[in-house]
Amino acid sequence: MTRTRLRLRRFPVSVTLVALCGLAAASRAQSIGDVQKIAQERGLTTADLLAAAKTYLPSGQKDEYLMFASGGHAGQIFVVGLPSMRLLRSIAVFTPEPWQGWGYGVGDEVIAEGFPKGKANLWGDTHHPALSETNGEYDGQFVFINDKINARVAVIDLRDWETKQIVKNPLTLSDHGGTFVTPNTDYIIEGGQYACPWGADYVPISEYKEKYKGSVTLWKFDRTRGRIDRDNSFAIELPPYWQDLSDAGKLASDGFFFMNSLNTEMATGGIQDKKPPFEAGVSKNATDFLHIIDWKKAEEVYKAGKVAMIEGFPVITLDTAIAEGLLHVTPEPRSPHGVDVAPKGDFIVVSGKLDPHVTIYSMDKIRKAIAGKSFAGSDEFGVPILDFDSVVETQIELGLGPLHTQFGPDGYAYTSLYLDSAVARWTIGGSYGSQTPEPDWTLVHKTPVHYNVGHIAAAEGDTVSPDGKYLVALNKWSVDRFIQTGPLLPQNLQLIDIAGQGTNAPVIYDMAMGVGEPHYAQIIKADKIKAWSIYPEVGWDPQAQNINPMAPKPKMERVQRNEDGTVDIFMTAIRSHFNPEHIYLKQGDRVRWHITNTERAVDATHGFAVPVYNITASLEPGESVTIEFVADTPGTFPFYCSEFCSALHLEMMGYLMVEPK
Ligand code: RUQ
Ligand code: CUA
Repeated sequence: MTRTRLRLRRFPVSVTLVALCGLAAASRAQSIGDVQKIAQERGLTTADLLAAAKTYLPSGQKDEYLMFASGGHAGQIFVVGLPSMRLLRSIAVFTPEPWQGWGYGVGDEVIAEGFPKGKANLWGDTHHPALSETNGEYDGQFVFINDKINARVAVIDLRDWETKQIVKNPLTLSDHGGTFVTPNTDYIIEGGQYACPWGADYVPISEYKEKYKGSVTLWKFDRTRGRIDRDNSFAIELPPYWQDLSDAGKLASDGFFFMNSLNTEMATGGIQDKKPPFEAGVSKNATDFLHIIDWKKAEEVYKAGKVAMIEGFPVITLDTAIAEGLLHVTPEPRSPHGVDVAPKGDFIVVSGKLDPHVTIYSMDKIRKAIAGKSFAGSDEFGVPILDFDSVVETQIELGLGPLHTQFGPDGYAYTSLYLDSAVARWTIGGSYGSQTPEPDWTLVHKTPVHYNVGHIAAAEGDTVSPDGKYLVALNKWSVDRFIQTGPLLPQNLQLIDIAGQGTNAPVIYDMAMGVGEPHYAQIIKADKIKAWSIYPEVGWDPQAQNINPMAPKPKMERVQRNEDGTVDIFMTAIRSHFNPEHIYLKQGDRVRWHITNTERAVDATHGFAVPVYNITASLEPGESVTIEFVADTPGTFPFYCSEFCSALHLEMMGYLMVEPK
């Protein structure tokens, strides 16, 4: 004890010494000559130094933007600061994550809420994050994300960056064209992908055309509760094509959303029987269909009760959708991928990965074609087809494998070119015309990226008012960009400076993403997010986003045996102890372990970890959690705080003793 105190008292002395040395170093003259010397030694060009100056953040300075990137089959969201490209946080969503204490005693019910067909599923495949919007602008309140593998949607509250809800789509097991939100976040839209029989029930693939279904689900969002409101959500049946990426209309196209599709051939594969494999059958036709859906009309139809209950969920059937005139399609170049609505909502940009052009549709022309019923027939299911020439504005040849488009504030649009490994900058015409020095609808420049870019994300680049400045290329392959990390390589997220015009759009940073495979990302101005630094009050339940009256308080710590045979443990945590420290249980006890972190200091997080019982929690200042388990294994279990919270962190522990029967 004395020795500890001694060491503690001496600590400030060494701190002072370090500070003095630092001062001495700083006072030595530094000049641009030093920079030149290092640049020469390291072989850095002026462009390299400029890139460093644009991205480097001195210690303590903060990023201007936050990028919310999906985590791919890591099942999480990753948050990166721009321009530093530092990974700031992962947010545990579909996959249990021990550091955040997600899914090991806390959050288990949220994850279980989304179990498909009642089976435990402990990962997700996140693709498309969507920040909540007000009037088509990100408002910084929530972020949503889809899980492609099991067709689920998650809600994350951006006050505490915790997942609050996971909903399982009752109709299908496959989604992709989501999540995206309507301009005021009335609905979170989840488009399906691989056609499935309703409820993914067993149906042989020979009955594909009759029994397999396409669909899109409109999840009603209740902003006050911060939850999806299942009781006011509905779906629309679509033909059994594979619906792909989607985007919501805004301003000129408000009230509509747009969904690509592939496999309008309705190919069913069968390589094992020498039938054409999916990869051939799915791209046989020269065109697929862009779905144009009037969701405001769909909402009226749903509210009028013109729905069928399928798997206990209200569905506007394909026949009703056609009869009510809320669904139209128009041809688009084969096997398209991205569809993106321009900031004013007047143009819809589609990229077909097998076509070197982007195809641009005019909302004005679409509205006229719908009103004038200028149909070029209908598809096999009776969906009216808008004549391509009557709705298309123009096509621009950009290069090989165009996938996704983002926008700048200045009449520039950006499209990723997967096969070219480049990001194309081109000019939009119409009402955007003459905002750039170049003529309208022209390819201006291609920035090479490394390699095989999928999505791109520009600062506020899919809102009604993009910021320009930065664009991130989310490259699928990194090949030779980083030190070999075994045969599994990180992805390469490249920051591109798009503040300049014309051919001035250089790559200024390479960020290795070695924890997952992000697909889409959205970039928001950092000051729009009003994140809590500590929970508002001691005893806060993050699931209720309110104080829990049952939360343990100081002086009320105890172990309570109830008449029904259950045990409640009321525990507090503060630097550097738990109270109580001795817990006696009997084998078979059903336990509710309530813990409150009573700290009010920023970053004073405590962990709570119990061996054998697979329990780990993260208790942020003010937070209270309840962990339920059955004490089925007798023994002596030293539990401890797993977060290095203080000098006496090692001593922050206790013993759980479970007496055998
Ligand atoms: S995908 S790389 Cu969004 Cu899922 Cu296009
Ligand atoms: Cu609390 Cu370590």
